[in-house]
Amino acid sequence: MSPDDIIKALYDETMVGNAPAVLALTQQGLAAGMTPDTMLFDALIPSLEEVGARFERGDFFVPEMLIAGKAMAGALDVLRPLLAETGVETVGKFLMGTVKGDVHDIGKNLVNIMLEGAGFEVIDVGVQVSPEKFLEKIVEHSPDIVGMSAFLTTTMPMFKVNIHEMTKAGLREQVIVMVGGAPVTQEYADVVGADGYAADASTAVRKAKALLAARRAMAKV
Ligand code: B1M
Repeated sequence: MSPDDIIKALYDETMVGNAPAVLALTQQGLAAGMTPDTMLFDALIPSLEEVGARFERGDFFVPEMLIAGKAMAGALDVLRPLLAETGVETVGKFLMGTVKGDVHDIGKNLVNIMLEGAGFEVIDVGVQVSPEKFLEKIVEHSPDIVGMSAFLTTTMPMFKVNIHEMTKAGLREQVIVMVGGAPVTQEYADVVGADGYAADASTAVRKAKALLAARRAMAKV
């Protein structure tokens, strides 16, 4: 199979949630010298975007979304060590979770992989993370940055709730807060009082580094 054929097959098989085929194609692509980035950005992510578009049109339902998501997650398991393979020293501690009421985790996991690749120590607190759990984990781990993902318009308001709870607990000033997820925008991040927002995983890494550098520079003054 040529690289173009692998990309097309990865896109198609992810769309129909054929996890064994997606796994095999991912391995085949790597064996053929294709980069993890190519498979991720030219096949896997666009395929899930199309799944979402079909769900919106009523052509796909939740089970189709679920199996497509699982197929993508299987490929990510193979790509994770390669995407994270940089040997960079820890640049900071990043605590990351998907907010309460929301089970989406593929995007969060991808951001985590990229952060690890850039040298961050990532503490993943999972999905459906309640405000109480965020507080507990902040106290336990003292992260530099707290990242929150939300993928539904109905769960985005949890950002504000969580930030409010951090403020009440006296923890807000100790951490940088970043938010993201498919429906989130910079304007929304500003409204809820987050310090940073990013639309995708690689921008999230750049933003996290910039926010941390700015915080450390301020601390020196
Ligand atoms: Co759901 N779902 N889903 N779903 N799902 C979406 C999000 C949706 C947009 C589909 C659609 O209608 N087009 C829609 C939300 C609509 C809205 O609110 N505006 C939706 C819906 C409605 C639902 C349910 C309500 C469906 C139902 O039950 N009727 C339900 C909700 C369940 C719940 O959470 N309570 C539901 C369930 C599910 C599944 C469980 C079946 C499955 C999730 C599997 C899983 O994650 N383990 C699923 C899936 C797979 C999707 C789509 C198809 C794909 C999501 C995905 O993984 N994208 C999705 C459609 C879509 O997004 N186009 C959809 C790929 C991923 C790499 O991108 O998640 O955007 P993304 O992550 C990006 C950025 O957002 C950013 O970087 C990531 C990597 O580049 N980012 C950050 C993420 N977090 C960040 C944090 C940062 C910075 C950047 O800083 C901290």
